[in-house]
Amino acid sequence: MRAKPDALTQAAALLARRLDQLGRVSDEPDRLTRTFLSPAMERANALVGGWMKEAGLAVREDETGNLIGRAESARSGARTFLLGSHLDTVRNAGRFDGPLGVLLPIVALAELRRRGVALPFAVEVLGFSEEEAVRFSGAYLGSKAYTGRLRVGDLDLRDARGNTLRAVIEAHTGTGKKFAPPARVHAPRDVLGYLEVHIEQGPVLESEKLPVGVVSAIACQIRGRLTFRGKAGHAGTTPMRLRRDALAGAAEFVLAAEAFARRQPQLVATVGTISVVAGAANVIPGETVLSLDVRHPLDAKCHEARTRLLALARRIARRRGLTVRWQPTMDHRAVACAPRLTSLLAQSVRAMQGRSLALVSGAGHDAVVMSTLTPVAMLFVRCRGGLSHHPDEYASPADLETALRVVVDFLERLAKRTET
Ligand code: HGY
Ligand code: MN
Ligand code: MN
Repeated sequence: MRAKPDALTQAAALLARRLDQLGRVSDEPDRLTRTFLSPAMERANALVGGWMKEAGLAVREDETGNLIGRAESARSGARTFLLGSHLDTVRNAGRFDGPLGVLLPIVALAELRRRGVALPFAVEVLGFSEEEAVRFSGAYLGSKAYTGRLRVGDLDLRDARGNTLRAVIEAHTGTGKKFAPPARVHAPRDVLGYLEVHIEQGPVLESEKLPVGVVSAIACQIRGRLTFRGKAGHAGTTPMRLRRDALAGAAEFVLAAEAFARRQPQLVATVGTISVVAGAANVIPGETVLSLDVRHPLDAKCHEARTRLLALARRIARRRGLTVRWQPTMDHRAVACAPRLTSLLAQSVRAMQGRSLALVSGAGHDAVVMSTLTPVAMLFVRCRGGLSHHPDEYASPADLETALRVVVDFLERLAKRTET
């Protein structure tokens, strides 16, 4: 007779089912896409908010769509420990990037509640409303609002339809009140720390045959828009030698940027989107806009790469009789995870899988912004082939169970350390 699976095995299976269910809440019929304050995000918040309530959390949603589930501590004046990640997704996303870091803590807290564990600190589980910068170009809008770092200038950001961030938020709140960026929810002295559980989105844990790992640092990340301008013209009557083709110039830059990044260890540079303004098959492109994303574990190297890539763009433009303009949309320094919190997390990882590997995150996370408020730690979960930002993104139930066991153990260790 098979032994009845223990509570955490069952909890991990519940987590996997919930990730599948949430993964079907989308703004698009045939793929997973959830963007800032979209109808799918509202449905996602309702679904996840229900699971938070089942776990005994008091649930609220702030004006920018962040979902916040809070469990008070029996101890008066107790500080708060924060766990969370984002509920928005990229286009045609996988179902783990973001939601794993929101749903796992909910299941972990439900398990501690089932065991009758009274934590000596309050806990908040955070489902941030926007991390991916798909609808608006400035990432981390949710965690910026939560930490009081959303700026009035951010409210002028426009989505693809020309709606400002301010108008979208005010339509969402429906109060008729003018939206003003909120103050931070907690003062640093009231917060114990922040833990984000996230799929690795890379190949290291799989190559090391480890279910989970701890993050030592999050890479520097610079993003912006490059606009190449030439001269539109008739595709049939303009001789090649007389053209100033903005798309051909941009295309030359895309390949030159790839070649440049290949030569620089640990640097990654990506052109993820490119568009021709008023493009048509029989018109020579007069204006082309492309996105550029540059990352490196070291700030100095990341900024140097940005400078050299922009010089490359200008050289190509000059040679082709084009102009080029750079508009930065993001510049986040590299963030080191907090050593004490990370070493406590590593103790739980060792207890669950024997050894703990530390790795640098090339991906950005809400922990970047949360580090401005409090010490942060991150737990990475192995994902198949290191694949992410793709519908085939996958973390196995066994690895979800290991991650869950680590987080429950970590919260119990943190409780012991807080009580002493
Ligand atoms: O782009 C990133 O690193 C994250 O997925 N937002
Ligand atoms: Mn992502
Ligand atoms: Mn993410």
